Amino acid sequence: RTLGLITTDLALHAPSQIASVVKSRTVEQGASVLISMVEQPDRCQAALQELLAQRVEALLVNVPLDDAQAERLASLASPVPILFLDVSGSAQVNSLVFDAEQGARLGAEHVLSLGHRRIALLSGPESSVSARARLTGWKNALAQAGLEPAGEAHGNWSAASGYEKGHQLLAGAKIPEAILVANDQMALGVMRACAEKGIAVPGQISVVGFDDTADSAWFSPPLTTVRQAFREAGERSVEWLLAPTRGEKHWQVQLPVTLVARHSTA
Ligand code: IPT
Repeated sequence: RTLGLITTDLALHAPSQIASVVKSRTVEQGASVLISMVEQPDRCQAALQELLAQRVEALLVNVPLDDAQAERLASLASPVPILFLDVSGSAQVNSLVFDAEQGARLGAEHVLSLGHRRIALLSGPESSVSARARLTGWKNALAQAGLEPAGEAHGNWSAASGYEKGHQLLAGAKIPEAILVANDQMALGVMRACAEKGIAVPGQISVVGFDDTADSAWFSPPLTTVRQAFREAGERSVEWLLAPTRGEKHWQVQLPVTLVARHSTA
C-alpha cells in the first residue's frame, strides 16, 4: 500500500515536520509514502499524475491552493481519495486545516491584553491562502480594538525574509510595541533584526510567531507563538486516507490552535 504526498518546499520547517509525521504514521500502518515536492502550485497537476502512474492508493496535498486549483486536482485524482491541508474551508474538497482566523485572533488578543497599541504585522506571501487568512484575522482583531496596523509587510516564510522585513518595520522613528508574525521562521529573523538594532525583546518590543515548530522554544528569547498541532494533523490525515471506507460527502475538519506564551512577549 502506498500513499502519495505532494508538498510545498520541504526546506521550510512546517511542511517538513508535517512530512515527517506523515512518513512515520504511514509506515506504522504498514504502508509506504512517495513524496513529490513542488516549487509552484501549477506543478501539482504533473506531480499528481506521476504519483497516480505509480499506483498510489491515496493522496495528501500540502501546497497552498486556491479553491479552483484544489477542486481541479480533486477531479483529476478521482476515484483515488485526496485530502488537502492548505486550502480555504470554502473549497469543495476533502480538507483538514487549522483555524487561521482563530490563530490570528489569539496572537492579536495576547499583545492587546499586554497593553500594546502600536502593533505591526508581518504576513506571509500573498499567494498563500493561509497567509491571507491570518492577515485578515489580525486586521479584524485590531479593528475590533479600534486600531489600524502600525506597519505591514509580507515575507516569504523564511527567516531571511523575516530579517529583511523586520528591519523595514523597525526603520521608523517610533518603533512598534509588538509585531505579529505569520510564522516562527520569520519571527526568528525579526528577533535577529531587533538584536542588531539594540531593541530588547520583550523589553521594548513583543514578538509573536505562528506554528510552534519544534525549535521555537529554543529561540532567544523562547518564542511566544500560535501552536498548530502538526503531529495531530499528520496522523489524522493518514488515518483517514488509509481507512477502509470513507463517506461519499466531503470530509472537512478544522483543527483549533492554541497560544503558547513564552518569553518574547511582555
Ligand atoms: C504553513 C506554515 O504556517 C508556514 O510557516 C509555512 O511553512 C507554510 O505552511 C508553507 O506553505 S502551515 C500550512 C499547513 C498552512
